[in-house]
Amino acid sequence: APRRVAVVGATGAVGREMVEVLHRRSFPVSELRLLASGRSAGKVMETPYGAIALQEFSVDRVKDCDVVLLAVSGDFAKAHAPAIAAAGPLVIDNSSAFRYDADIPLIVPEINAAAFDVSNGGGGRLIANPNCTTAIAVVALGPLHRAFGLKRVIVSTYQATSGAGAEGMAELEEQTRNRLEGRPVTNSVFHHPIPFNLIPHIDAFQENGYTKEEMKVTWETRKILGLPDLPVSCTAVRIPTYRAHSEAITIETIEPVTAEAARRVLADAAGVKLVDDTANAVYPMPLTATGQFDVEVGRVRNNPVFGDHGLDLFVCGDQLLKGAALNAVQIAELDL
Ligand code: 2RA
Repeated sequence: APRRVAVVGATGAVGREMVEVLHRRSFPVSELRLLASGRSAGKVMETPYGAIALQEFSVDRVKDCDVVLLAVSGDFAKAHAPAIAAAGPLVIDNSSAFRYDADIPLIVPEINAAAFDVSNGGGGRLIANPNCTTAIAVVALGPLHRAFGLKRVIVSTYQATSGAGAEGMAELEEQTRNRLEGRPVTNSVFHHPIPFNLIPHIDAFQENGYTKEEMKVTWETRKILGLPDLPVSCTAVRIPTYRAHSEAITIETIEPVTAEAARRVLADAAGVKLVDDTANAVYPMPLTATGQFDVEVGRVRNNPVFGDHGLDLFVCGDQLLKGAALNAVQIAELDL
C-alpha cells in the first residue's frame, strides 16, 4: 500500500538525493513531506513529484507518516529520532548516532536484510544507515565472505567531496576555479585546500592514530557482516572528485581463493556491477560509477602476499546513492 513519506533535511545533498531515489525506484509514495530547518521553511523545492513547500521540522509534523528518512546531523537524530519512532513511523537515520547501538539494526539490504526483522523493542522501529564508505565496501565484501570466508581486510579509500555534503562539492568547484584562474585558494570545509591535493584526514583523529572515519569502516563492517572480531584496517583519504567514493581493498580469506572464482561470485552479487576487463582498460572509476545504483567492482586479482588466500579488488560507488540515499530507500523497501 502507498506510504506517507517524510524526508527530514530535505535541502541537503543526501536529502535531495533521497527524494530523487524514491521517484527513480517508484517507491509507493501516497504523500511526500519535506522538512528542513527554520531558515528553509516556506521555500518551495522542485522535485520529481512537483513543487513541494518545505516545512520546519517538528515531531508532530511527521508522527503520522509511515516512513521518515533522516538526512540530518547525529545530534539532531539523537534528539528526535527516538520520539519519531515511538510515535509509529519506520525511521531510517543516515547519521552515525545509533549505528553502534546493539539494539539498533545497521543494514545494507543486499548483505544483512534479515537484521530488519529485529524489532527495537517498545521503542518503535529505528534503523541505522551505514557510513557511505562502509556501505560501498560491504556490497563486495559480503558475497566474498559468504563464498570464501574473510580472515582480515585492508581498505584504502579515495573519497569524494560529497561526503562533506553540498558544501564539500562547492568548495572543490570554487577553489579549483580559483586555482586555475590565479586567485588565492582557501579551505573551510576541508582541513587543507583540496584542488590537486589529497587529504588523509576525514573526521577526528583517535588515540590509536586512526581517524573516526577509518574506525567507522572497521566497526560497521564487523556489525553488518556479523564478524565482531574481524581485523579491518582502513586509511581514509579525501580526493578532489565530486560524488563517488573509490576503495582499494585487500582481503585474506579462510578458504583458498582465485581471481576467477571471485569474479564469478561478484558477477552474481546483488548491488555489484563487475567492471573488470583490464585488457581494454575497463575498471571501476568515479566517471562511470557516478549516478549508478550498483557499486562497480574490478581489478580483481590474487594477492600473493597471502599465498592462495589473498585477493585484491577496487570498488567505486556513488556516495550519495549506495553510500546514503539509495541504501536508506532500500531499507524502507524491506517494509513493503
Ligand atoms: C565522508 N564518509 O565521506 C564520510 C561522511 N559522509 O565525509
